[in-house]
Amino acid sequence: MEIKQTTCNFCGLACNMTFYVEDNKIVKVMPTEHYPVNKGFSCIKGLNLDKQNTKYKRPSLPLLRDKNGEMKEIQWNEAFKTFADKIKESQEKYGKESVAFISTGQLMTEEMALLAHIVRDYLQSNGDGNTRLCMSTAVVAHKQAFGFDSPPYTLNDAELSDTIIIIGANPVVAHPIFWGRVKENKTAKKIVIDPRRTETALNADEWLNIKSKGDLTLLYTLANVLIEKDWINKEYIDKYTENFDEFKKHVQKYTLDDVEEKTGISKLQVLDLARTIHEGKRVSFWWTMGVNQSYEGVRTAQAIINLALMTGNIGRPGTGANSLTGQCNAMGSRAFSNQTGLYGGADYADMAQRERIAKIMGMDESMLPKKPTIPYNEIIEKCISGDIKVLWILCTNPRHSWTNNEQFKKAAEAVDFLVVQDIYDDTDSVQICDLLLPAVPAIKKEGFIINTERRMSAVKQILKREENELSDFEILLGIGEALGMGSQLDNWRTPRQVFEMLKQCTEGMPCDITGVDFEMLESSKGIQWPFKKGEKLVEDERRLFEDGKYFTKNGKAKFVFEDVSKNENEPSEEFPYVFNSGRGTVGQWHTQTRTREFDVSRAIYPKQSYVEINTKLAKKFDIKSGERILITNQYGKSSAFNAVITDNVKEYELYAPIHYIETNALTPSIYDPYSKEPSYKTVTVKIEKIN
Ligand SMILES: Nc1nc2c(c(=O)[nH]1)N[C@H]1C(S)=C(S)[C@@H](COP(=O)(O)OP(=O)(O)OC[C@H]3O[C@@H](n4cnc5c(=O)[nH]c(N)nc54)[C@H](O)[C@@H]3O)O[C@H]1N2
Ligand SMILES: Nc1nc2c(c(=O)[nH]1)N[C@H]1C(S)=C(S)[C@@H](COP(=O)(O)OP(=O)(O)OC[C@H]3O[C@@H](n4cnc5c(=O)[nH]c(N)nc54)[C@H](O)[C@@H]3O)O[C@H]1N2
Ligand code: SF4
Ligand SMILES: [Mo]
Repeated sequence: MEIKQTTCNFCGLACNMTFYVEDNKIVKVMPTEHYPVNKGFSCIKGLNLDKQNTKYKRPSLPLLRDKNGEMKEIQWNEAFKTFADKIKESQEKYGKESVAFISTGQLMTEEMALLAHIVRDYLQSNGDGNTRLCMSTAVVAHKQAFGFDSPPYTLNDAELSDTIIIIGANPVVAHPIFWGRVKENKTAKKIVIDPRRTETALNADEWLNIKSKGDLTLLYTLANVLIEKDWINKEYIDKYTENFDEFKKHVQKYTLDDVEEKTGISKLQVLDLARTIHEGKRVSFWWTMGVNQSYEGVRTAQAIINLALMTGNIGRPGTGANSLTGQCNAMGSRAFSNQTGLYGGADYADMAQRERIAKIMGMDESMLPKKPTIPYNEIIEKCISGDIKVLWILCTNPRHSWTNNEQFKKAAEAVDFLVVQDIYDDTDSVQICDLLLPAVPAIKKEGFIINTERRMSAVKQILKREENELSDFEILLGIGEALGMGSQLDNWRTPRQVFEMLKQCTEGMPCDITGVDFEMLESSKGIQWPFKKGEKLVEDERRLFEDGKYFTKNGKAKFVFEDVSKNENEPSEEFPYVFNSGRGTVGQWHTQTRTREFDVSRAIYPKQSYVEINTKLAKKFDIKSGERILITNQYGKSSAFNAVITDNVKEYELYAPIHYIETNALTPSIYDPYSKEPSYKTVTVKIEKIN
């Protein structure tokens, strides 16, 4: 029997799992005992990691839509040639930028890098990731405040805190192993800020029932109170930050007088929270999508960072302004996908870096992209307007997950050629594509991924690939070759070769990993970046900024702020309710293509789309549990759901899990102006009972 340690490729914690394999069959899966993230525990998804392509198979060979609209099996070489010809033809006829991709935070880092080499470098075009739907807000917030996209914490900080403040996050459902570690910390006060009484709020010491999108006002008011009471760390502010005086002036207008009206949180609660922060010795703030997915997400994330900076709660054990990542390799995509920065995170405009990286890649500097990609929403808009003709979707399911998702359908219909690369042949996006490139799931391939606390770990091939089964990496190589990249693929032949190259690209960058050999990531405790050449690994869990030095030019963290902006989705007479959405249960993953394979979780979640509605509101409309509700948003889009009656949502709010395609029929085409992340969490609606 072989024993192999690998990384769970569901959520951003990236727990490690140990597989026992006999004759190419998995006989046992166990959470890895010694791994610092999950320490011998895992959630139901990790335990079912072997259930990929078991009940729902994928064809080994590609499927191409024929003239009659039927999907027909073709050989791999034919698929590569067909796709490459379409790309070349489109670029010749309509220009370089008529081809684009949308990828993911769930591929291996080496695959993300190769994809970007093909499209961003060689084809000189655009491609964005679904990390735009998820982490881009935190990325921009980090870059502007810290000088680099650098989550400062280690997960151990949750255990070392005496005050844990969770904002717009529901880790009991979304990051269960992290929540397990929070719970291990028996003495810390745990406070949750969420418009719903979530599973996490139910288990915390305190729940602040905030109005949807009241966060920025609340956080600025809190800052103002802390300043007025002199509950700030002046020494830290003076030594390690800049722009505080301007910030202090800015928050003066956020007073306790109207805080309750604007945020739903009373004066007294705000004062209490300020006191709790002041009295805490080790305060940590944790946030996810309730903050990121907003029309003012970047400023909200920065308002959290500002609180940590002004109270000196960063760079010490148990502290931090800590953004949790969503997908297993969101961090890999942020640093190595060549979408918004060069490999390793350097700026496109920095000539010295361009030359350094081009040399490592063995190519001419002029081949590197000159500017960040156009963002996801523009890619979709340009498909609809006819500017993009060939769209390539990898490891994501936008027909379901994109905001206002019928726009994706429109985009798919508008383009000449839609290619989807997935491990299933029946996802909502695959059903409307022209070419399906079937890839093997992660248990049949290898690479590395980077988790929420910057920890790199190895994904190991657990099962052998059968005839005609290709990994994403091999598919990418096939396409690159069919495009005629030739010697431009010489440095990209194997994931290991790519790892070595990416590693060199990070030299001198904040995410410097020149000291990491791939072997150090295998059957190990993983390694957090940075880890420079010559460094010795003394501790398994390391945080950033312990010396108070940030990655900005002058080494200081920056207070960034702006006035609260107008919410286009304030309840009105005609659309009096707010429609919120997010994760449903631990056993459901996004668009459910993978988790539908788990018998255990399938048995416990509802099959049909449902919405949580408050008892009083249900009564008002004479809606009983299980009855159908038609929800219509202020943009005229409608969707039907089964009613789940609960007091965990406010009287004027509704909550729908994202795991059903109906939910994103209602979400708005509104984005944060800096991160371009969709404002998924808030749209005003009206409801009616379906009789
Ligand atoms: N089981 C499971 N786990 C997952 C995933 C999954 O699909 N299933 N997906 C993974 C991914 S990619 C991600 S990004 C993470 C997401 O992890 P989370 O962000 O924790 O999950 P969500 O349920 O999307 O949203 C969190 C909370 O934000 C709240 N919220 C909405 N609007 C506001 C607001 O205005 N203010 C505040 N303060 N809160 C608000 C919602 O009510 C919700 O409870 O989960 C990861 N883990
Ligand atoms: N309303 C609302 N919508 C949301 C959100 C929300 O909170 N509210 N959250 C957003 C967020 S944070 C996220 S991250 C997105 C997630 O949205 P998606 O990325 O669309 O969701 P997934 O179901 O994870 O899609 C991954 C796809 O890749 C396939 N796949 C799995 N493994 C592999 C592989 O190894 N190779 C290949 N080629 N394919 C593979 C799966 O079968 C699946 O079709 O949803 C976003 N949508
Ligand atoms: S908590 Fe996340 S990484 Fe850990 S087993 Fe569950 S899904 Fe996988
Ligand atoms: Mo996400």
